[in-house]
Amino acid sequence: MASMDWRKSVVYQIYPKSFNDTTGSGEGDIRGIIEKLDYFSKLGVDYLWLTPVYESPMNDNGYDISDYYEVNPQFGSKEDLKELLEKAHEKGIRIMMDIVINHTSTEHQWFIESKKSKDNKYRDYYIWKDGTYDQPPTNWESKFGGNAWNYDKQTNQYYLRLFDITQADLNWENEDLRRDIYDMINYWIDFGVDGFRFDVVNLISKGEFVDSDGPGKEFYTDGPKVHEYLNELNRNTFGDKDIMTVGEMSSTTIDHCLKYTDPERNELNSVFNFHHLKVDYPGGEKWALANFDFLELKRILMEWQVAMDEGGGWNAIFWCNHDQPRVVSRFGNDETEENRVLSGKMLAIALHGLKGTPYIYQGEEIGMTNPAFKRIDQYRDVESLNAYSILRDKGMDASHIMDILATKSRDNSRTPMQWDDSLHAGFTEGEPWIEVSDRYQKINVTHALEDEHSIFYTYQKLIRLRHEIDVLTYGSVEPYLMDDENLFVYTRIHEDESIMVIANFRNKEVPYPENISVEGEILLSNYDDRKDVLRPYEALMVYGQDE
Ligand code: TEU
Repeated sequence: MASMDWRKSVVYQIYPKSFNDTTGSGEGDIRGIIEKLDYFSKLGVDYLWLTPVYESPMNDNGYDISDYYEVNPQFGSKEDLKELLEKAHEKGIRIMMDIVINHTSTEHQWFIESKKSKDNKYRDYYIWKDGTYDQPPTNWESKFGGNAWNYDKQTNQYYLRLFDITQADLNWENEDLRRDIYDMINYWIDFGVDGFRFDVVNLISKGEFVDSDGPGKEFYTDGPKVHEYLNELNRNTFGDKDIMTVGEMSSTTIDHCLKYTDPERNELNSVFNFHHLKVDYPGGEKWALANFDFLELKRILMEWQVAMDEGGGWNAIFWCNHDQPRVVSRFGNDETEENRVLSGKMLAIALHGLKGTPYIYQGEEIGMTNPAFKRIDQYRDVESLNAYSILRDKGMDASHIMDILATKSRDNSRTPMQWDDSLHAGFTEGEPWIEVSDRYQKINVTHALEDEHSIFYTYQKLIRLRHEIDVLTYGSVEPYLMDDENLFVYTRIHEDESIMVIANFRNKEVPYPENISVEGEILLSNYDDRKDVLRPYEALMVYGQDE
């Protein structure tokens, strides 16, 4: 496969359980991804990131792995995965696997052994601490609600679980554990994968086990040995290979992310940070209703763009993933078809002009929206169902909680991919594991491909431009009008090339900024013509070249 600077690549994220079902089981599978390889070629993406497809009891949809070496039969077989790799490579498309090494399922053999006795060889593969029956070792909170320690009466100790009770945190202090992890990753490298997304990998080094004034993040986020472990991981597995890596960094900092992605430090190629996706968390509270803070959104995006650029780091740039609500419903406008398409394209142009590796989450390229579920029984996500019962216990009104879930739940992005307007949007012949959004008759791939003005072709063009125009990859970043309540404006400059992006985030006309000259060739816009004002959600990408 032609070697391309990985920094020019665009990644398409697949949530296999909701992508395409070829067996009628109601859940997507790997053969369903193979079936759609021509679709990815048409879109022009370079990598496919598959969220976990390993053996798992699926309490957290695969992020609770019980066997790293086996493919979960509900998704298919290793032969299917091998065929996906071969056929994707024939089309010049690379495959990234999701690696979850902060924790395993409590059904993983290591944990089953670890639980047996305090002197079991695998005991120290996990984090066990004393506590009393009603007094856990510390007051840390799980990210899925509740205390982060789970009591086990068999050995009268607690194990740490920062996520679900069935996801036990691994003890990276244990060298044998690290060895086993590296062997596993080298197995998948030999299997032929081209990249890795590392799940919450900045949580693997825990600090002191003491009480916190807050949820306890300060004791395990970007911990004391995290860089040492990532460097060791790099040197023992993908370091010297043509493997692209990205780390999911929960609640991290720019300083740490400059270290994670500094090529001299041999840790990772790039990182996800989530600060720009908390601008609708009033007071940092996810489970609350709030409009997004546009100025804060721009401030955070540009702070990370400029700092990572000047510091030689590398960002993953994204609006959506399987943990976030749909961006067109969140930062755009999905109330009418016209505004869904206009704001969907605006958000694509606003993001894909930035510096870093763009990630497109399945359905984002056709402007899929939040499904607006009305009843709790429509939800499946462990985090959302936990939040519902915790908020009810706190006395919050059920209908208010339903309004919050409809904007914040992870299930908003986990409804089946909408391929056409047939039953279940062409996702399955069976009963879908989660309901299809009821807007699938209008919003689907078939319609999008038939309509040359659809959001799909805006993404296709943005991907082609990133491959063709160096300034989009290598250009510096210059923010403008950061206190403007309506417009997101920035330039990119590289040698004699420049790009300017102007995006109107509002559903109203806005005057062109006085001191900004929009000279040059319009590479892309979501309106076919130009007026002397910026229309609702109007966005432009303008190319300039010094004489
Ligand atoms: O997510 C990490 C993470 O922090 C999420 O909890 C996220 O912030 C939250 O869901 C947003 O509300 C990763 C995976 O992406 C997620 O799907 C897993 O549930 C989690 O790790 C545990 O593996």
